[in-house]
Amino acid sequence: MAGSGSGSQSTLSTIHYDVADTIAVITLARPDALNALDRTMKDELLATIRGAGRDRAVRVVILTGAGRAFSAGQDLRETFGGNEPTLAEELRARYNPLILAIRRLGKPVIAAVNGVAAGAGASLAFAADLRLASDGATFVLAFGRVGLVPDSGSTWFLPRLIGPARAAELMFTGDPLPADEAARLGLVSRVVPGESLMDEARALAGRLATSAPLAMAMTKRALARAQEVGLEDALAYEASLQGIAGRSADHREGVMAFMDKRAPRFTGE
Ligand code: T3D
Repeated sequence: MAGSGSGSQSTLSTIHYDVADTIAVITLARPDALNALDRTMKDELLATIRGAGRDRAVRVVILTGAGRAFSAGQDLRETFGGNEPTLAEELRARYNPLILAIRRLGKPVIAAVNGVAAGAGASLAFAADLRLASDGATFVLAFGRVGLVPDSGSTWFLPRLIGPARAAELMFTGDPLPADEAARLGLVSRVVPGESLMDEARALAGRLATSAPLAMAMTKRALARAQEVGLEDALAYEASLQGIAGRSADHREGVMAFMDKRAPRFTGE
């Protein structure tokens, strides 16, 4: 389970969790159903993300899927209403906390999108800080195809990531967005051959893992806040965070390392 420190692995029924060299890899693991999100997976994923947040041995999180898909979104075989939660209750109880957990995780999250990311599966990728895609990946805003409204934050994230007109087109049509077009729109940082996706994701995560953890966590908060406030508030928030960063041991270490012409050794203090 998450929280077990570096060099550890664990397997829940739908999630694999693997920590090595300060990088946690969370793998959605229902490959026969294209990693469709059932209630167990949503609960296990939330617990795992929160565990990675608490684990001081983890500096960067990679989220990916087992098999040929990232995630096909909500498991369409699950039932809603009656004795089960309604769709709205499911969003409030499971999906929304999941999206907020990714956004509030004080560590960078990289989505390594290894195949199709549909519906809420696409929303999970949008909630990550960075996205790398395999050349076979596609994003499908599949909600409308099954008579639903885009949810799990996709109406908030996608217009901000690629602009409102393209977001509306993808949501209205449900047309797949291939990886190369996603890269052109800035939705994914890079497209790489499928077989090298995880190596590339780990290499990127490794670079982020050498950065100052506290500064990175606060950078994530500042970027999120800047999406929601005007310039004056953003400037004020930057100043308050810089006050904290400026008092950190990592700032002192960064300046000393610069003077000594050596690589810094950040501790997150
Ligand atoms: O509370 C709430 O509001 C609920 C939240 C809802 C948010 C949502 O996510 S709504 C959108 C739900 N997702 C979809 O509508 C996508 C459905 N899947 C597809 O459109 C296609 O499967 C894909 C485009 C993702 C991939 O197509 P393809 O041709 O590569 O694969 P396939 O043959 O369709 O699927 C392979 C298997 O996965 C198949 O099972 P089988 O026949 O081999 O036993 C298929 O049924 C299964 N599968 C795919 N998607 C889902 C799924 N099983 C359950 N739920 C799925 N979403």
